[in-house]
Amino acid sequence: MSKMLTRDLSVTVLGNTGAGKTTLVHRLKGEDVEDISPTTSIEVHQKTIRLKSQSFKPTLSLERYRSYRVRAIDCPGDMSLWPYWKKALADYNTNGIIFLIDPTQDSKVQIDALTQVSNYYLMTLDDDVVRAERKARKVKAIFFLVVNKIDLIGNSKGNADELIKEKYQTAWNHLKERYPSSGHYWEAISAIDETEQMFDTIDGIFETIKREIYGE
Ligand SMILES: Nc1nc2c(ncn2[C@@H]2O[C@H](COP(=O)(O)OP(=O)(O)OP(=O)(O)O)[C@@H](O)[C@H]2O)c(=O)[nH]1
Ligand SMILES: [Mg+2]
Repeated sequence: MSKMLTRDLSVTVLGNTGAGKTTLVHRLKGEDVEDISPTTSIEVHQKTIRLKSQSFKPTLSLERYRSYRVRAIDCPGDMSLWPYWKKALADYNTNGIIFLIDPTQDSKVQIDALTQVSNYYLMTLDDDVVRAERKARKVKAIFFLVVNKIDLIGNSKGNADELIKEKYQTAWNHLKERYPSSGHYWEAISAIDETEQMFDTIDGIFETIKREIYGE
C-alpha cells in the first residue's frame, strides 16, 4: 500500500476511571477486553484500519483503497491522574477528543472531568488565558461525548440521550460555547459487547472524524 494512500486519524480518550476507555481502545484494535486493569500512565495505541464506507466507493475512486492509521491515546481516569490529560492533549495534539461517560457512575465527578477536559484543552492553545479563549473560538477540534455501558441502561440510545440531557447538558453546552468552530458529537455504545453494532458504532465515530478532517 503506497504511503500516499494512508491517512492519519488520532484521538485522545478521556473520562473518569472505570468508564471503559481501555476497553474501547482494545475493541478498536480488535483485541480481547478481559483482564484489563486500571491505566496508570499515557498509553499510545496504533492500528491501521479501513472504514466501512470505503467499500461502497466506486472501484476507480482513490478513497476505496486508502488505509487509515488510527492512533488512540489512552489516558488514566483516576482523578489523581487527571493532570496527565493536560500532558496528553499538549503532547499528541490529536484530531479528536473522545470523552467517555459511565451511566452507572456518579455524574458529579464525571461533569467535573468533562469541565476539566475543556480547561486542559484550553491550556494547550496559549499560556495566556485571554488569548487562549480567543483561539478557542476558532479552533477546529472534534469533541465526541460517548455514553458507554448502554447494556446497563437497557441497550437504548434514547436512554443515553436522556442521561446527557438530564445531567451533562450544562457542561456540554459550556464546552460547545467555548469551542464554537469545533465539531461536537455524541454516541452511545457498549464497548464490552462484541456485536456487529458495537463495531459499527466505532466505525461511525472514525467516519465522522474523517469527514471533519478530510471532507467526504
Ligand atoms: N457492563 C459493561 N462494562 C463495561 C463496558 N465497558 C467497560 N466495562 C467494564 O468497566 C470496567 C473498567 O473498564 P476499563 O476499560 O478499565 O475503564 P477505564 O476507563 O480504562 O479505567 P481507567 O484506566 O482506570 O481510567 C471493566 O471491568 C470493564 O470490563 C460496557 O460497555 N459495559
Ligand atoms: Mg484504562
